[in-house]
Amino acid sequence: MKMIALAGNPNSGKTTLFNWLTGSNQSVGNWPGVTVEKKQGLLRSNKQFMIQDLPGIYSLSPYTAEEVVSRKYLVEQTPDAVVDIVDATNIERNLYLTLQLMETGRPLVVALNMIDMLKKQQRKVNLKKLSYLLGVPVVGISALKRKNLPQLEQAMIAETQRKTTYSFPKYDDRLESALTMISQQITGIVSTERLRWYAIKLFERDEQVNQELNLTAEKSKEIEKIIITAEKVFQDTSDSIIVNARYDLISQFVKMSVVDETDFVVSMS
Ligand code: BGO
Repeated sequence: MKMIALAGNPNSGKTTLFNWLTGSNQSVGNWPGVTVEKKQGLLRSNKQFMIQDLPGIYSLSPYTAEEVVSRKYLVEQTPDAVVDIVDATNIERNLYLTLQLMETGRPLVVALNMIDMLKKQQRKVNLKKLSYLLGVPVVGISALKRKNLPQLEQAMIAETQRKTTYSFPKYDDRLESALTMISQQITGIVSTERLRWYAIKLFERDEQVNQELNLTAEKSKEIEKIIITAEKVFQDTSDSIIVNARYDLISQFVKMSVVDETDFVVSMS
């Protein structure tokens, strides 16, 4: 049985999509140790796939129970593919989670939902370009209007068969060199596909990852030196360096792939 996880911001249309994908084949419980709802169900059109709904989240930081459940599942249970439901009417904010999902190293498909709403917003998204920029498949869908859902199913099934890992979107060169140095410190300690996730989390001084990896004092000291140097270079704290790097990249991607038609309306008044 292959596992496909559904992730996305609250209100991105995750429940609507989950219900369509699984029909009545659903079971509902709680994630272990927390009162966060856990829903899963067999894919209606192909029962060899289990769809695991993850709680609606904005980030994979370790602050809320929903975020902790989601990141633990993504990193420890390693689903065969992840479908990231992105609200096309709120693309900048939603892509913040997309970049973090990519960092976990799992095969990913972006389901750009609510494309029926884009016309009203007078916006157009160039799906091919967005997919090229992110380096992952992007399928434009409307979960509510049942548009392109079979295409999404095909794309997510194809991702479960992916053999190669992604090249991650690259941040600022100075940040990338700090992440490379941290990766070198943990090579052999974590698997290759998760090097980027752990390097970023260590750079953010993520307490949970620090505890989990239980690095030697010497390695922790080396990593802290790398972080402090980066903080001096950027004149900023490490966690906000990462936040800004993600938003800078998103803003470039959106500029290159989203056309706001209201920009071309000439006022006659
Ligand atoms: C209400 N297009 C449009 N236009 N709307 C969509 C789409 C889409 O493709 N997909 C989902 N929605 P959830 P989470 C609602 O409930 O699946 C709508 O949190 C309302 N409810 O119908 O619940 C969907 O699981 C009253 O809208 O998302 C839902 O991720 C007035 O997006 C909302 C208007 O979907 C969230 C909408 C009482």
